Amino acid sequence: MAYETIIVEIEDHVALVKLNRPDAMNALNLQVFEELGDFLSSAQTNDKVRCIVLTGTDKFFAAGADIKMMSEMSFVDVFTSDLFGEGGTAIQRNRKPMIAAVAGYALGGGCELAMMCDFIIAADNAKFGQPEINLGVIAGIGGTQRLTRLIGKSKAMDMNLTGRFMDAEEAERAGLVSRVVPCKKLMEEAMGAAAKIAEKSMISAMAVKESVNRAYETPLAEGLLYERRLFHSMFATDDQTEGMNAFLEKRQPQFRDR
Ligand code: CO8
Repeated sequence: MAYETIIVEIEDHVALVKLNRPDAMNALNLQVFEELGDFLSSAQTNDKVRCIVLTGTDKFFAAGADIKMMSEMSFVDVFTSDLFGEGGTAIQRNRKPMIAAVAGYALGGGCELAMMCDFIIAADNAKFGQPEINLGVIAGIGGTQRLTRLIGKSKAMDMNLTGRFMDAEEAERAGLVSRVVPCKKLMEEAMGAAAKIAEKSMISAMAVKESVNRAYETPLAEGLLYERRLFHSMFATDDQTEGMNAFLEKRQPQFRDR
């Protein structure tokens, strides 16, 4: 599939995916979700992709769902098309590690898309917000759910009820983002983190992702059991033997994803 709303570059086992609707501040429409979903589905079986970085420009990650598109839709249109439902599911199905590198605005669906990634690295000019209330609607793909789990009820209510923007420093303090770096260093930092992840055993990386995500879906006792069983299962892999032997032999491990 040829993409128009995203640009994909794959190098050294890292796929860099840039949102590409600059005239609308990367506002998200059905095509963006379809193309993202298509790329992520293909990435699952592409050995050249071991980690994915999703980004925008240095001024905006994405300023939300496309308001022009939505303004022309009725209840029946959004309900029957399950607006963004299918694309969102494809993003959720992605089992490879995915980092959001956010500079500038990440608003509404943009903030929600960043939260669908495994973690967010922010530039110091990043601004996060769920301003849907200003449009007479509410967040629809995670802004009241993922955001609440990430930053807690009080801040999530504040963001969703007032529609105010949170800067990068507050976002890091609140636990929405894992690191904040100067804007000029954002891509270096995100690509560096992705390169580090790409060096690991893909089996371990996928298991980490699955296990951490379980923490959101299950009670603690179930999550701990799930984690322990996954840990046990790692002992069936060559990469576990290699990783431990390499440590004991004081050398770098050569993982083979087996
Ligand atoms: N949709 C469409 N176009 C947009 C959007 C958007 N979300 N945001 C910006 N643009 C466009 C503007 O219309 C403008 O286009 P043009 O030049 O043709 O007039 C261009 O981008 C530049 O925007 P501004 O002139 O407004 O730039 P400023 O620097 O003055 O302001 C802001 C930047 C603060 C980002 C401002 O544009 C803004 O507030 N944008 C809207 C933010 C917003 O409300 N986002 C939430 C949208 S709703 C949503 O995301 C719901 C998601 C859930 C869907 C779930 C379905 C189930």
